[in-house]
Amino acid sequence: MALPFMTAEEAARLVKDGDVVGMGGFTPAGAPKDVPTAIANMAEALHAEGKPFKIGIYTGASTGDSCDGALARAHAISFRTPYQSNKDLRTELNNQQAHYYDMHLSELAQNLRYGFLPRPTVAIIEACQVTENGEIVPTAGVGIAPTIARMADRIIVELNAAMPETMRGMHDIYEPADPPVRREIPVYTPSDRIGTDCIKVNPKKIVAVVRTNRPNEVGKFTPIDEVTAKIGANVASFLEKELLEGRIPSSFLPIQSGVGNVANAVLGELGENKHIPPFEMYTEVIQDSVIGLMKEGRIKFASGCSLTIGADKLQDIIDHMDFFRDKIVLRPQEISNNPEVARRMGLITINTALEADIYGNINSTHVCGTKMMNGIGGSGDFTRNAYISIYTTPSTAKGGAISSIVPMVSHVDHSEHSVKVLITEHGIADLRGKSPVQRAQEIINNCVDPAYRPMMQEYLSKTKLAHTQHNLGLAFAMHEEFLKSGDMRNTKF
Ligand code: 0RQ
Repeated sequence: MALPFMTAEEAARLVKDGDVVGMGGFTPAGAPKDVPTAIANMAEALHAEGKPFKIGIYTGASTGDSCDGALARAHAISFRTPYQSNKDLRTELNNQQAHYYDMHLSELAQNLRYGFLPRPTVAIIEACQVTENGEIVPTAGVGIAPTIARMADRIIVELNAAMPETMRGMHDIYEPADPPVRREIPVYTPSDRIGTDCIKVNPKKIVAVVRTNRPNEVGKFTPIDEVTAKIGANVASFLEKELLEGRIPSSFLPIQSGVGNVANAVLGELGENKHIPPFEMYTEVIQDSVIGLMKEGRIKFASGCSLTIGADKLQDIIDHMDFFRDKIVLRPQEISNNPEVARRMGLITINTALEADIYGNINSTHVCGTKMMNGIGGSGDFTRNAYISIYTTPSTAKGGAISSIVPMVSHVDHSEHSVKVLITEHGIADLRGKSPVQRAQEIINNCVDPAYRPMMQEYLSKTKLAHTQHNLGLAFAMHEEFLKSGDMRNTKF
C-alpha cells in the first residue's frame, strides 16, 4: 500500500473539532511542527467564520512554539496534559482558556490505556523513517508515541528530512502490559535494551505523511554564571563526599538530571569534577552539557526520552553516529521515567525547585501558589524513588526580590518525605534523618541567602513549640509582601 503523502494543510483538514490529538516527541525534541501549525491556521480561519474548533492535546512533555505556541495563540486547545513550557500556552492556561492537567510524565501512557482520560483519536508523530508496512521510526524524542499510535484511529506522520534515517537504532520502543498481568520492566542497567527499534502500527491507520525539513526547536540555555557554577560545584562536592564515605558505591550510580538552565549547568560542573568517576545517566531529557561530557569520556552512557539539545549539537550526533550510537538510547517516557526502574537502579536524582521551604517541601510548578510555570514533569517520578534525591535552586530570584526559600511553600509538589538534600549556591542542607526543626536550621544556615536568614529566624521565633513549627497567619507573609510591594525583603513578621 502506497503511503498517503500530502501537504501539512491537507493533513490538518483530517483533524476535526472535538478530536483528541496525541503528539509524539518529548520537549521540542521530536515534537511535530508543520501539521500543528497548519491546524492552528485552520482553527483561526474557522473561528473567523464564527465556527467552533478546539481539540484536546496530549504530548510527551513540552513541545516547540510551532505546536504549543501556535495552537495556544489560535485558542484551539480545549484541554492539555501533561507538561508545557511555552509562554503563550502558559498565559492561556493561567487565564483558564484551556484546561490543564499537570501530571507525572511516567503515568500518562498507562492512564490513557486504563481509560482514565479521553481516548486519543489522532496521533501526530515526527519520524525519520516510515515504511509501507507500518514501521515508524521517531526522531529526537519518543514521549508517548508508541501508545498514542496504537490507540488512535488516525496517524499523521511528519517525515522530517532534517532527521536522517541513520537515527534508526537509537530508540528502544517498549510498552508494558497492564495489571494484573504486568511483569517487571527488565531494564537493570541504563544501557539495557528491551524493545524494538521502531513503532509498529497497522499501516491502514496512517492517513497522512507530510514531508518536512525542520531542525530541533530547542532553545538556547543561558550560559553558566557564578551562581549556577557554585550550585554545580556544591552538588559535585556533596556527591564526592558521599562516595568517599562509602554511601555511594565506588563504581558510582546513574544520574538523573532535570530540565532548565540550572540543571544544565549543574551537570556541566558535575562532569568537570574529576573525583567523580565517569558515570552513566538514566534520565528523561538529555540536555546540551551531556554531549560534550560524552565526547570527553566523562559520561559513558545516557538513557533518556529525548535529545533536548540545540540544533548544532544534534547535528554533531548525526554526523558522528558511529561514536554516539552505542552511547545513547531513547525510550518512551513510561520507561525512561519508570519509578520501578528508578528505585531498582538507585538513581541519584537532581532536579530544580522553583521554591523550597525550611522543612524541605518543594514547589516545582506554581509561582506564588497560583500561576502555573511549566508543570511537575518527571521530577516526581524520580524524586520519590531515588537513591538520593537532590533539589537545587538559586537562593534568590528576580535580583534578590524573591527568596527561593520561604517558611511554607505556596504549593507542594514534592514533600519533605521524598526530598533528601537541598543545595543552593551558598551550601548544602543534608536533610536525611533530621527532625523538622533540625532541617529548618540546616536549611537556614546553609542554603538561605544571608540577606534573608534573619527573616527566617524571626519567623521561627513567632511560632509555638510543636513537631513542625508554623504560624499559620504568617506562613505566607513573604509571598503576600511580594505581591504587594514586589520585594520579599520588605516583609515584617
Ligand atoms: O524567570 O527567566 O523570567 O527571570 O523562574 O528560573 O532560575 O532560570 O531556572 O530554567 O532551571 O527552571 C523549576 C521552572 C526552573 C524548572 C524550573 C523564575 C526565574 C526565571 C526560571 P525569568 P531559572 P530553570 C524533569 C524534571 C519542573 C519540572 C522538572 C521546571 C524562571 O526546572 O520547570 O523538574 N521544573 N522536571 O526568575 C517566582 C520563585 C522563582 C521564580 C525562579 N520562587 N518565584 N519566580 N523563578 N524562582 C524534566 C521534565 O520534566 C521535562
